[in-house]
Amino acid sequence: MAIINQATKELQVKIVYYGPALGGKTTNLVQVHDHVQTAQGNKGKLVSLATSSDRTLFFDFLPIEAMTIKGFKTKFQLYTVPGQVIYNTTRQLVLRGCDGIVFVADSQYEKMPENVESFQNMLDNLTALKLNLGEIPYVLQYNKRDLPNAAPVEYMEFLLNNREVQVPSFTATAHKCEGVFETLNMITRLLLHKFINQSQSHGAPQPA
Ligand SMILES: Nc1nc2c(ncn2[C@@H]2O[C@H](COP(=O)(O)OP(=O)(O)OP(=O)(O)O)[C@@H](O)[C@H]2O)c(=O)[nH]1
Ligand SMILES: [Mg+2]
Repeated sequence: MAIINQATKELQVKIVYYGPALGGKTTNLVQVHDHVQTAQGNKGKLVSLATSSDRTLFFDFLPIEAMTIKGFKTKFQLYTVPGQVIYNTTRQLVLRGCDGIVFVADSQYEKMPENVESFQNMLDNLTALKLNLGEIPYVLQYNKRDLPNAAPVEYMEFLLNNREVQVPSFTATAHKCEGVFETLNMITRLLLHKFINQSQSHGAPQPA
C-alpha cells in the first residue's frame, strides 16, 4: 500500500514486476540498479534470493529514492515475483499491497501460452487478495525483442493488452537495458499521477 505522509511530504510506493519464468523480471531490476542516475535517485542495495542457477526463489527487492516531485520526496520499492509456476504462494505474498505492476512478457513465439497463463495467474492472485486490476496502474513490457523468434508486437497486444482500457506497452531488450527505463518511467508516472493528485483532491494542503 502506498504510504503518503503529508507532514514529511513523503510518498512510498510498491511496484511489482510480474510475468512468466525467465521472461526477464530480475534482469530489469539488475539493469535499473546498474544504471539508475544517482543524481536523480539514490539506489539502495539489490537484494536477490535466487537459486544457484539464478532463478528467483523468493523475490528480488530494490529500493530507489527518487527526486522530489511536486514537493513530495518519492521512494519506489521494486519487487519481482518468482515466475516458475510452482511458486504461486510466494507470488501472492509479493503481490500483497502492490501499488503498481509491470508485466514482463517473453516475446518468443513459443512463450505466448506461458505469457497468457501468467497474466491470468496474476488476475487470479489479485482476486484472492481482493484487489482489482482495474484500480491498479500497470504497464506491459514485451521483452527479448532481440531474439529472432520474437512475435509481432500487434500479436502480443492482441493477447495481453485486450482489456477494456488499453495500457501503455513497451518493447524491451532488458539485458541491454533497452526499454527498461521507459517502462519504469511510465509506471512511476502513472503512480505519481494517481497518488499525488488523489492526496491533493482530498483537501490536503498543497505541496510547495
Ligand atoms: N536474449 C535476451 N535474453 C534476456 C533478455 N532479458 C533477459 N534475458 C535473459 O533471460 C534469462 C532469464 O532472465 P531473468 O531476469 O532471470 O528472468 P526472470 O523473469 O527473473 O525469471 P524467474 O526468476 O524464473 O521468474 C537470463 O539469462 C537473462 O540474461 C532479453 O531481452 N534478451
Ligand atoms: Mg527472477
